[in-house]
Amino acid sequence: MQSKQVQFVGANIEVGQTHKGLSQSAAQFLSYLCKSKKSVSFDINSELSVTAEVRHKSPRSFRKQDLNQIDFSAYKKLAEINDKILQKRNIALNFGGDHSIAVATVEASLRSNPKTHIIWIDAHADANSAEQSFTGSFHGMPVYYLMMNRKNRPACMDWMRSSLHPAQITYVGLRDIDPFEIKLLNDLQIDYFTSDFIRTNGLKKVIDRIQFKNKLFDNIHLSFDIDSLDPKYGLCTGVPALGGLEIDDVFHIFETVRESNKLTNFDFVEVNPKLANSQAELDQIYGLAVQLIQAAVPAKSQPSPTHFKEEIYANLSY
Ligand SMILES: [Mn+2]
Repeated sequence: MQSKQVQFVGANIEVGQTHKGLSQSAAQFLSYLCKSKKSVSFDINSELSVTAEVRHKSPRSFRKQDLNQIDFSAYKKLAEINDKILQKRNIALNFGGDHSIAVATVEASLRSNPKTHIIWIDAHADANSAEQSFTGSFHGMPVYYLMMNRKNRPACMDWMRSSLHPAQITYVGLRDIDPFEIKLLNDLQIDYFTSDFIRTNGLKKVIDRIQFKNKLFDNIHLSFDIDSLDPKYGLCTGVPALGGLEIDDVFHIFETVRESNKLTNFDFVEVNPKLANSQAELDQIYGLAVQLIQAAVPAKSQPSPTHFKEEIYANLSY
């Protein structure tokens, strides 16, 4: 059986937070792959690589009324790009960008198949409302608006057709959670495993829960925020939080996802090249990204060097 193709998407959206640079991360990652002549065991089909970005002067800090001031066209476009990939039964690899891209990518997963397990690996729950958020950063809100009933959403999100059910989420690595989010997670009985829990109890309960839920769902959407990892790994990310996951923890979870053979969508977000102390530090994180991605996606039968055509760069603006 031919393995599914992984289709790379440059999800160059950084408007969900205040640091500049995230919209260049996908392009930087691709040039790292070129430069290092990495042999990757997943396909990146350049002709299908696309980019969605926000280039406007919107405020980067929002309240509810302000959400309607944002141009959501890039999110809508990103969702449509994901639709096409999922329709072909390939795997979308959405390389961020900030985590707000998930309003588009998870929406696409849900409208492709509502029976999708969302594994959200993150230091943060990203489940604030615009009213409750301390920072007003939209990248801290996608889960809240994904779960919201369609008719209650702000007008700017009227293109979103699906609602995420709390039971289809599994959070791993949480530690920097706001009181509003803790109450929401507990009230809605959302599965979450903090990094403290994993440090104390090991990973077995997490893997067991993920395997159990993987069986209940048809598809898996893996939404991975680099800040789930401990900052000792030099993460180049905007909102690091101490006491994070070990790399091995994430490998184990990703391998569990690969073994299920149900991965359809994959966000890899919040690596900001502008926050790297050196090129070597950035290359190290991109090297880790390659290994992590390979752990989660189906292996090709014969790994081959990836060749990048000119057009991949034509599609990605720096
Ligand atoms: Mn996040």
